[in-house]
Amino acid sequence: MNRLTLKLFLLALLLGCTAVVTAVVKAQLGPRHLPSARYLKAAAFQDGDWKWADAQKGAVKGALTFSAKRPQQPVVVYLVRLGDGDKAGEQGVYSAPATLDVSQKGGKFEPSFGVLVRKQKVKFLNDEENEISHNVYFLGDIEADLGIFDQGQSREHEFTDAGEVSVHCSIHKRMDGRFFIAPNPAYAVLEADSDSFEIKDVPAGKYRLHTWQKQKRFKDFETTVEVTAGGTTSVTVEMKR
Ligand SMILES: [Cu+2]
Repeated sequence: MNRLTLKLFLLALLLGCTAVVTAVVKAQLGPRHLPSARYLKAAAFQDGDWKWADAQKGAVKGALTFSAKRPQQPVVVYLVRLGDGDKAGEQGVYSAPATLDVSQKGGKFEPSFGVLVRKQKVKFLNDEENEISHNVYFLGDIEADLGIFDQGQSREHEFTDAGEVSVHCSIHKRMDGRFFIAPNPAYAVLEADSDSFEIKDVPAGKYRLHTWQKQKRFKDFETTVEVTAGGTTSVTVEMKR
């Protein structure tokens, strides 16, 4: 090995090491531009023994304001019930909505976006017309791998945690979907053309109101709201850059 080859070799080694270090640092920092979901991460949600159906209820209504042009994407407004010390408390026992059926025909998740609630199930059906196998795995706040399944088969998953889930297939790189799982039934989905909401039948108590955006263009908003039996609490949700 002559001197020039050695120099080139050392330079390549240095560049290689720098790339590895940069990648590791980036992986640890994570996507820093995304708003954090503090209360979601702060506690594993417990049901407790109080029943949603038996509680005295009120409503929360409000409007969203945007400091810049809003993307043509849904926003979810959801409530986290607070307990002692204003930490996420027991979310109550409620009956889960019907299972969300997701088709995989043509190598696409349909629907590819959904807002669900803890305890709700999702069922992925391999309804392909040909013999094509699919896989389903989740990344994000909830991680799981439902395995590979053939034409005519299906896989179910019950969400026990709340948060954001991106859905993928290990066989087909372009099969993507996204779900948001709310901690309890007190949530509203605002489609791209709507900026007001009303969440009805919320058991009286103290809540932290949060937003979740399918396309994260603004800082997520949060505020504390008090729900009273028979009352309506009004909130202005300010979405700022
Ligand atoms: Cu697939």
